[in-house]
Amino acid sequence: MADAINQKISNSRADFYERIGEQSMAPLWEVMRGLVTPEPDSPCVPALWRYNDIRPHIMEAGALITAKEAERRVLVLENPGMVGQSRITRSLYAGMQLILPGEIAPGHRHTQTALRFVIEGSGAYTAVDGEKTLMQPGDFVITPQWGWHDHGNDSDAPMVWLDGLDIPIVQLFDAGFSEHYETNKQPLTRPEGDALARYGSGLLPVDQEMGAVSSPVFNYPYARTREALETMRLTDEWDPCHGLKMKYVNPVTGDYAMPTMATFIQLLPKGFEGKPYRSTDGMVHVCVEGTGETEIDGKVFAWGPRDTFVVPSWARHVHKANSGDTVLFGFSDRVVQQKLGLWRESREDC
Ligand code: 1HN
Repeated sequence: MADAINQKISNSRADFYERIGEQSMAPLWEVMRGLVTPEPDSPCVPALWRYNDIRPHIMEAGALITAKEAERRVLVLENPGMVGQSRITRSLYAGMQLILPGEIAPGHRHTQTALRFVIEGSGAYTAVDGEKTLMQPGDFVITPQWGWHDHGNDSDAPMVWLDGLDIPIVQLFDAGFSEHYETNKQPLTRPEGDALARYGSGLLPVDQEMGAVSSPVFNYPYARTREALETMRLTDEWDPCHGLKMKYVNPVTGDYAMPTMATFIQLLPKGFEGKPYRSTDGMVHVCVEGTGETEIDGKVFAWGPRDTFVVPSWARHVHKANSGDTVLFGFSDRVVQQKLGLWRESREDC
């Protein structure tokens, strides 16, 4: 009897849903639990790309297509939980870009912001808005939104860097524009190192306005960053979860270096055993020096230099450093979440 009544209700609801569907309407009560969850429920899964495993594929791509033909010769790091979506976390894109000696990647611009983190090679360049910078391993380089940029490799060895872009964020807003530069290379209007001297030396032009949303410093050289960490470790207490962790900032505003992607560098001393931590920003890490492992939601990922791994939003994780001091670079959407009042972290209940 009860079954028959339930069946009748269920049939009339199904019929109702079909009829309102014709008016482009749907019942919230059928989907609400998936929309408003008690805590983050991400399709992003923890993952590790070992450089030794992926490097042969990156080099093989080098034999299959030129940087010019591809426009950007990149192998996308696709999160295994979101195959086909060109994203490493729900909000961010990442890929490994290869540029061979003598190659150029032609000029273009787009409303997406990009970061480069140099993995292999030395002395290839990127030119951004009239200034060229030669890149070294561990350098963190910014391409601000709508800035003209082209890359080239005048060195005698391949260069590989990790690209991080805010593509899914721009997609969410349907705010993407792009265009090609009329020639392959843009003219250079300032000498190399101008931006770092002008904005990254504890000085600013006297009438500097807040203006642009990304940092005017567009290369944060690893040599300077590493030296800063080495000096700070002399007096700083190690944070139980993060070791010694710093954020990259825009010297004009003191805010994160880019409006949509927060970037970090952290030093874990030899033998560091972190405490559990989680936060709502899914984090992409690259190991620069040392070896270690990160336990993410109970699964252990062992990494070394040039390896990339991703910790999903709200995943409980613990970092350990094994042999020698370890340096990890990281990027996430924390800057956006903090602006929107969404960001949370926890050290206790995880
Ligand atoms: C792009 O412009 C670059 O300029 C790299 O190097 C990766 C991925 C998607 C869309 C544009 C670059 C990109 C990209």
